[in-house]
Amino acid sequence: MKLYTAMLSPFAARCRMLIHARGLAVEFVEYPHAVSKEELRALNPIGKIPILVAGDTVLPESETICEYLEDLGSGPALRPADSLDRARMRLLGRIADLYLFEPLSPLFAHLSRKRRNQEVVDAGLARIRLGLDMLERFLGDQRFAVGDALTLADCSLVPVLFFLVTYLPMLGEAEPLGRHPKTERYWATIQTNEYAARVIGEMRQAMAEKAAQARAASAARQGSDGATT
Ligand SMILES: N[C@@H](CCC(=O)N[C@@H](CS)C(=O)NCC(=O)O)C(=O)O
Repeated sequence: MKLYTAMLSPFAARCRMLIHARGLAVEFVEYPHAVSKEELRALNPIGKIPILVAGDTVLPESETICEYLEDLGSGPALRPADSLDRARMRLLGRIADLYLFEPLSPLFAHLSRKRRNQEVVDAGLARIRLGLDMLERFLGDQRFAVGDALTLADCSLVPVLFFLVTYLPMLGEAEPLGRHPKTERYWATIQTNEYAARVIGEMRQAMAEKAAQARAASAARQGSDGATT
């Protein structure tokens, strides 16, 4: 099996965390280094990461991919046995996607103060706070998001919380989880889990590489401006 992935995509990170935790033999094909947008679109008309290719089957959508990999049944299960716990696990995945990452994604265009529309940022931050209220309400109070073992809910939440604690301070929210003590405790604890730590490390490294590329591009632009003026 192959997973088309991008190291800085929280949706791809969700799948990688499950793959690491279950010890599955999946080859990672990294966008944009090893695959083009056109090739992704040929696999899936929307062209979004992640995509799993298993034999002749092409599966987009991180949640669908994770459920399929779980159904294959190899390695330790990441779905709780109890049906209510499973429902809570899926609910936390929906909260991560719809009420946390969805309002965060338009704010990336406003990270730079020069291009920031403060009204858009304030409205987005208010929506994220509501999403965090919802997470605080439904998150478990043990080490993991649901019950006392790693589940798909942790795979969904870890990348998204990493994005919130990394990017919200750049938008003026100094302590993004500060009003949500259960979530704050969860975040502090889950980072010590080896699979969470691994995807956090992958995302951090990708972020550092992207920042270095941006600095190099900016230096090159300044150099060429200097040369022409
Ligand atoms: N609902 C999708 C979302 C996937 C998604 O938005 N992926 C982003 C990366 S974070 C992407 O590929 N964006 C590229 C694009 O939109 O062209 C999932 O859960 O897999």
